[in-house]
Amino acid sequence: MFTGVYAVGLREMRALAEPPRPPELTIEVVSHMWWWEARYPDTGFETANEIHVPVGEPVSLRLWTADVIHSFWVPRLAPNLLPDRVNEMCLLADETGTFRGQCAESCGIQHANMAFRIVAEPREQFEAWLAQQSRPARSPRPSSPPEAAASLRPPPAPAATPSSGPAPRVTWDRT
Ligand SMILES: [Cu+2]
Repeated sequence: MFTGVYAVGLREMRALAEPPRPPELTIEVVSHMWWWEARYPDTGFETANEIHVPVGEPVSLRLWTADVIHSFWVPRLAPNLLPDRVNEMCLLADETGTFRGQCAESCGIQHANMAFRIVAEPREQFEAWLAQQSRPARSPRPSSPPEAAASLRPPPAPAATPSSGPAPRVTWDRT
């Protein structure tokens, strides 16, 4: 289930109703207590707490949570990751750089350490990174999409509403 499609320019930090063109790349982001798993379905590997994207290209992010509610915090856009729900957003990095992000939903004792970064780099560099990541042996996937695992979980906690909540506590900045 999609709760919305957005485009976010990291420099302008605008949420757009529609991406400028259909994303060619999809990245799955799964939140865990207390880390972020990024999967690149086209290549079959995953990373932890680091998401690489090609600069200037819309990238489709599919987000869901493996356990409790987390929030993948993006300026002016904080979709909570609700159990058993997949959120989709389109991310467009309009300049190269490393951008910090953070879970914005208090999710337990290690919540404060649940940071991630997005590395936006030129296409050639991105592809070199992809090739390098694809080389080592892959480990079994620790979780499955909510459709497959829904029956194993307790009912979700009441949903927080991002629009009426407090101002985001963490800002994105270059590191
Ligand atoms: Cu958290």
